[in-house]
Amino acid sequence: MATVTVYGPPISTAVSRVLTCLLEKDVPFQLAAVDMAKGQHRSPDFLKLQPFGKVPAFKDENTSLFESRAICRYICDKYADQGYKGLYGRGLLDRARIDQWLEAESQNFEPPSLVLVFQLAFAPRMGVKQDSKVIEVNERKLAKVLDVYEQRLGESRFLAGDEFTLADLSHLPNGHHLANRENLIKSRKNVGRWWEEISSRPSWKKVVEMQSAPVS
Ligand SMILES: N[C@@H](CCC(=O)N[C@@H](CS)C(=O)NCC(=O)O)C(=O)O
Repeated sequence: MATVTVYGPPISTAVSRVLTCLLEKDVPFQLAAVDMAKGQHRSPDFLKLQPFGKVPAFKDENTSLFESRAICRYICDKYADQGYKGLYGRGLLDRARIDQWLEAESQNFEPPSLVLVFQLAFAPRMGVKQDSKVIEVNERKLAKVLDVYEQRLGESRFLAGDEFTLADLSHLPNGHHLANRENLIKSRKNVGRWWEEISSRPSWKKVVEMQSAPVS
């Protein structure tokens, strides 16, 4: 099997979404470094792969793709018969439910959580001052989203049903930086139980390890 290539650092939330999916599907991959500090993601060569100048970009044989969730869907379909087979559902209705919760993740969970990830995790590392008002407003927005999740996860073990799927996986990159924040994940009984289970997947643990490995 040809090795696929993921362009971008594992510390990027969108890159880590794709890496987790590849690990769940047992797809061998190589990482191509993109030096974002040097603006390599805006270089003409990189823009041929990702025209918006963001990571990840992805190559498989003659195909190149961008947008982490679209890449994950492609990986699940192309490598349907290997690795964890339930990741993108086992039938039409499963798939519709997974897509529904993937959309909920990108449209409802991602906007406030991404602001918080920047403020809480990346701003301090970059020497950028945190803005407590922005944090407060976005925690309030995210809390409302998580109230909906709390109800859903009181009815089913995972977001799309009884099995772990791409819909759950897609929450790992941002959730990781917010898990210990009071009043968000762990303070909600069902969301907390769900978070413990999804963040214990060996695929995600491996990605967290990759994030802390020194950049070569
Ligand atoms: N929706 C895109 C988001 C990609 C994205 O925003 N990537 C960030 C890193 S997590 C990035 O490249 N930021 C650099 C920039 O915007 O200049 C995806 O899921 O692939």
